[in-house]
Amino acid sequence: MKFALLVVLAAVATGSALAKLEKADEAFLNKQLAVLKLTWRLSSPIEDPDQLAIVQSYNPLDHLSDYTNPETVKHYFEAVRDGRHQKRGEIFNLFERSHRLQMIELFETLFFIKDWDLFYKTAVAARELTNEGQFFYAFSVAIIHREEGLQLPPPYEIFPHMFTTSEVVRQAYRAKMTQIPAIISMNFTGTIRNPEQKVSYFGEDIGMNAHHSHWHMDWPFWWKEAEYGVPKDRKGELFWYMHHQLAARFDSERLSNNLADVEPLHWDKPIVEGFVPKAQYKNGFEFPSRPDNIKFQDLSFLSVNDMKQYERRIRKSIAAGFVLDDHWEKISINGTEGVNILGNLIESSANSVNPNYYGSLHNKAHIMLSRVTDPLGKFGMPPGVMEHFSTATRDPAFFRLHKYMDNLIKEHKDLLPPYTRGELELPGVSVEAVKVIGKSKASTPNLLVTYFQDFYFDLTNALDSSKNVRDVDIQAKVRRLAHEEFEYVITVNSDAEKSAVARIFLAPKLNYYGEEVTLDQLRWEVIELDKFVLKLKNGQNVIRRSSESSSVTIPDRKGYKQILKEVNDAVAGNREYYVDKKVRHCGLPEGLLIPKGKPEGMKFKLMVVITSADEDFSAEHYVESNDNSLSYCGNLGSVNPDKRPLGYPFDRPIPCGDSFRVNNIKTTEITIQNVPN
Ligand SMILES: [Cu+2]
Repeated sequence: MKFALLVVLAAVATGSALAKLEKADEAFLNKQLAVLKLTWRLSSPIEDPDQLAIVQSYNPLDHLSDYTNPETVKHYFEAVRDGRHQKRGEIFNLFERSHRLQMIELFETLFFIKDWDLFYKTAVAARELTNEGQFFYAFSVAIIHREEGLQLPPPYEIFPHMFTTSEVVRQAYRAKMTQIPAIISMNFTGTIRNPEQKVSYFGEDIGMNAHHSHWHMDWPFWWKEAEYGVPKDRKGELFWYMHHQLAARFDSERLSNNLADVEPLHWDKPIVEGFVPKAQYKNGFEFPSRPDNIKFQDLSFLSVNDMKQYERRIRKSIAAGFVLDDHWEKISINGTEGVNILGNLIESSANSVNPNYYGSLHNKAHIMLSRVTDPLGKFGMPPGVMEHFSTATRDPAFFRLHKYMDNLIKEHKDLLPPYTRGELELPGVSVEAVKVIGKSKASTPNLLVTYFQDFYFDLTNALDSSKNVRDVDIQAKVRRLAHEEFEYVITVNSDAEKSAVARIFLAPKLNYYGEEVTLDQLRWEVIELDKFVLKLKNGQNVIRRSSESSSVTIPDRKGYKQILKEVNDAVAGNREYYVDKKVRHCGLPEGLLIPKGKPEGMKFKLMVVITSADEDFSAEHYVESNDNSLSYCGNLGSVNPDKRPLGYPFDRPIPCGDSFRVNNIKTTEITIQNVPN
């Protein structure tokens, strides 16, 4: 309800684009219950009597004419029946081609079913036979794209092994076997002797990992746009921008912990930071550990030289201002479309213009890092954390990898013409004042407060079940970054009624050496905090906007048991349940919106940029989007309403700060202080 209420309030506050909530009817509640049952204890056989009855009575192979793609359905269910696909209990790895192709078959089986009953029966039949990792991934992507507003439970409660340590799981087993409910503290995986431990709360945050895995479900690199009929607008650009923002956020966390910016990885240099996940897959295999200063190794199917070759081709194309498609035709990257083309070929996604030539730098770099300690598979080690989107950000090497990718895009952006003063100016509009105010009465203007607080999540799904051992309440407790809610108060004078866009950014005032840097040096470290459309009236406007309405973040996800209780209560008529048809699972967790401050306070520049909505924003696509996480997660299934390049106006070089000295851009200094809690 809190979320529902917040959305309603936020919709009133911004007066426009936010998704409207609808009261759930019985049909929706039953669907939501089905989703919950289909994500419960996926590593165990089906327990639910209704689903068991479906398994007994329904075989998709006997009903092929009900499907629009019977060939795929037939091939898929015959393959799992005959044991030709991954077995249950094995580790599903999206980066492994054979696993991915199997998963895509299941996804296509589910995705093309429009009728819910058929979808449900087919999903239950697949759940019984399919590898649980494959099933969860394919089912999740299918549910997200059904656009009914169905909620998936948070992934850390579906596969806790991917989000916590072996020690926590071991204690959870003990609690269950002794039948004593437990709250188990989960610590980050290093020790204070490791400087990286100081920022582990960021990369190891369960909400961060959930966001990252959901981003890659919303924008899968394997998505076949034409075949699926669902466009992935500016996917390559969004791929760059979301990861660019994570890299900038990580650097600001480092600064607040007195650590230098992360260095990009380099194929000829050692990977400086090691990583020990201290985690185990559900099937007992240990996630591989990596000591400090390991060098990249050739894999049996991919060499370090291949990677350098791909990098050289990409950089050559960036310098030349064009890429070569698979017919060796030149495609210019000198316009605003360039970043999208490059993002697609760096990832690479199915939209890459020439995957054979440019390779798949990002995906293969994930594999190189994941397998660096057992490059030839001599020891049969399973994939490392870098080979799953739900675990990758835990490893500091993730940010090295993305800094490296990010620098390639920077090389490209640095070649584009800077925005002129005329382009940045909005005549007749001036931002007179900007301040931020914490929600508590005692708060000081322009002083924001961060702190750490406990967060709990359910571990039931980590454990096997038996009729003889009942479930007891077992939760993990983890410290997570949070901040006091705050409000921006922006005073804007306008000479006429206008529709405008406000873009709010934050950047550390000083670099690691304590120097104040130029706007051009700062621009790549700028963090986006919010982006929204507003109506200006003639004269003075005082705009108040809550940090909770940010277009970057989503509220903490409801736990599995909470969603289940709410739905069951609604079915029993004891409460109302609201559906957000535009619900997004992708989005930075609300607690991570602003970087941690220093205990003594850390200075930041808060920059507000007001531009014309008529020129910059598509009203139609803004209304249909869920602006909860528009900045990182785009507009699912449709066009991104922001017509400007992502990161605008900080995406291009700023050789002279003069162009930014316009009345519609205002910079204010604020302080972020971290306090004990
Ligand atoms: Cu990613």
